Amino acid sequence: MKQCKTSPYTEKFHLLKILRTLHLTRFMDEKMAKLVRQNKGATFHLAVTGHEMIGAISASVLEPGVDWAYPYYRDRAFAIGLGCSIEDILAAFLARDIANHSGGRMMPEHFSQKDLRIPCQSSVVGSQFLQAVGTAQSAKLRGSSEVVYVSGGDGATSQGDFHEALNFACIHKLPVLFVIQDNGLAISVPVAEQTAGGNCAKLGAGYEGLSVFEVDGCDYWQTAEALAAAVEKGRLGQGPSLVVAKVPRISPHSSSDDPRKYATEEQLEEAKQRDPITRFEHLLIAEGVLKPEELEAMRRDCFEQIEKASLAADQIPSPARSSAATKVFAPFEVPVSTPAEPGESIVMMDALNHALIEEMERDAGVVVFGQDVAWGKGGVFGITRTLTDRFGKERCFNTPLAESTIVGLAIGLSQDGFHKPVAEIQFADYSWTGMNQIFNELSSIYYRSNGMWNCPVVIRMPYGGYIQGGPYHSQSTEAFLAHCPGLKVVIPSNAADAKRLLKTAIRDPNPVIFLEHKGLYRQRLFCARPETGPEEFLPFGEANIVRSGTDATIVAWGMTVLMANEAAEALSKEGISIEVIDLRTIVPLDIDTVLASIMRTGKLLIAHEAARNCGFGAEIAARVAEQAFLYLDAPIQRVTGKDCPVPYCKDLEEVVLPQRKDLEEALRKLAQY
Ligand SMILES: Cc1ncc(C[n+]2csc(CCOP(=O)(O)OP(=O)(O)O)c2C)c(N)n1
Repeated sequence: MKQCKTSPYTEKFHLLKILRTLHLTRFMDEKMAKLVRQNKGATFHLAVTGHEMIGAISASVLEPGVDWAYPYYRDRAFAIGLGCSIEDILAAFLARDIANHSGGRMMPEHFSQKDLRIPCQSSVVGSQFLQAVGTAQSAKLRGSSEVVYVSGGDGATSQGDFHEALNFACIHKLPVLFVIQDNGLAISVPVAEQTAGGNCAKLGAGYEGLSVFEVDGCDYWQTAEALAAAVEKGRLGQGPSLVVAKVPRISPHSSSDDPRKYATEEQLEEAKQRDPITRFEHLLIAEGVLKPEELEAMRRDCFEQIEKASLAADQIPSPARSSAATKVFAPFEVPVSTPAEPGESIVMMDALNHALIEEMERDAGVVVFGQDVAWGKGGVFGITRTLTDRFGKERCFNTPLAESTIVGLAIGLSQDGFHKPVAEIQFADYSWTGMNQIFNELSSIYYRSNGMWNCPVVIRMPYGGYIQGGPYHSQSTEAFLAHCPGLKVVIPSNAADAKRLLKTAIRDPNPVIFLEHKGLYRQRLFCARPETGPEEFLPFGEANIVRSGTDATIVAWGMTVLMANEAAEALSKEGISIEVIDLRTIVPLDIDTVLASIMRTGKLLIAHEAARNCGFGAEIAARVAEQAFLYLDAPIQRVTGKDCPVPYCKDLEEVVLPQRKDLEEALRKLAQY
């Protein structure tokens, strides 16, 4: 028998195990297709027919529960080969209440299993690559020899995240095994229309240090040899590999697809002829590894196993309707504060820097990264200065200029239960290129995995205007973020709050977006405070009554807190008494403090610098109208930015962003209403 040079994958038991995985996967496909056709509890089926061999071999080269895996939706053979139970996979297909694979929250074939180190997978093609790289970075930082497997289709290589992932993995020589299952189609689009040069393997050419293997994914020896070499390279700390395996897609893209609309009969027939299972069976029989009757017995046994598992899966109940909106956030108790003697007066930027230092000293898992954050620069606003010198380049490092990398990396790093990434996005205005990783991935991993995986990640973002930053250094993005379930959104307005809130954020097991107003970083008059101690924390969802008053309430956050305070001060000289509330966090929102204030004053003005349309002020106004309508003595008012980008020229900027005098006038009018 032909030997596989670099691996022991020639043993009979190993070959038979692979064959069994192929059969289980194929019979499961047939069963699933039947259940959908018969409308028996499932509506959607993603067949893996043709992809079984590459998946099964990939699983066989890993160490289950030690190595990590980010398998995509057509990788069921991988999941079975690694050890996922077939009953679980069938139960997930039927959206039943099981611990693994989301318990009915995700469509079928979205794998998630803690003991096998399969983090929760999403439906977004390509977003898994950067997360896998983050997990590989975590393995490297922990000094382990774990490798990380990530798979995708040929279409996924068109995503920027794929290239960002190769780039980062090569820069840091990370132990990642990128496996592209190239079936020549992304739904209906052929590789020639998808990939310049028509060959995904060539895409790896520009990445220094990447080993590229191009294999026939239906050829056991070729594929096993390439995968074994790639894993060995990763384990030895020599960096990533890209394995592009050509496979046929023998079934439609999904049960909603009809390939006859875009492929000829000959093409469909040709795919069938390349069936990896038939080929492997012929090989094993020809090599005398098993006899035809043994093969038949194995097939029958696998078929029966699937039938039995399917019946068992069907006995599992659906998740309770009452659980639908649970597990959006992981439970968290804020550590008890131990007050310290007030320290010297510091501004917000120092408070943030000190919070990071204290938390990095306390917890070796806290790592800081982003653009320009390392070494002497310490970020464009200097918040992370001294961290690389103090904690080393492993704990405070620069990333490429790629926001999706920053967030994807943070997600992947956070999966090991040890690391606590605190990432910086240089300006909130540039978070959009990382927004898929924030909105579609980071925010919902806890929910999607039914509470199995969580992301203890903090993303710090300088935001806001009044600094002549123009349209791309002035944005206030809080309403977008607050709209996304699963994110906590923090906006401090003074140094004492900033330090205590950042320390709370770092302890929180949930993703926290920490918005820091650029105009307040060095503001001394209103924002400086005596330094709080290392064991002082501020719980989220506790608004601060900055100033008590009786004639009207103003609710603000970030820069408008300062302006509201000044306006209230000016109005007090006219005998008008204004209560100023600083929300401090908008998710969770302390609406109770706002309602209680309105019950005292009867009037509400909300001030924010973000555009008016669908701004967070609209949310507060709606809640107050719902819950305190009868206490209102005047219509709720808003002073906001105009529905317009923020222009650069100072005169124009002043017109677009709300000014103190605007707040003052609106409050005067409201008080007199
Ligand atoms: C970012 C994104 N865009 C579009 C889709 C819809 N979609 C789901 S699968 C798919 C094709 C993926 O093709 P490929 O990566 O080649 O994998 P294959 O399905 O062929 O295995 C598309 C377009 C998606 N899930 N994610």
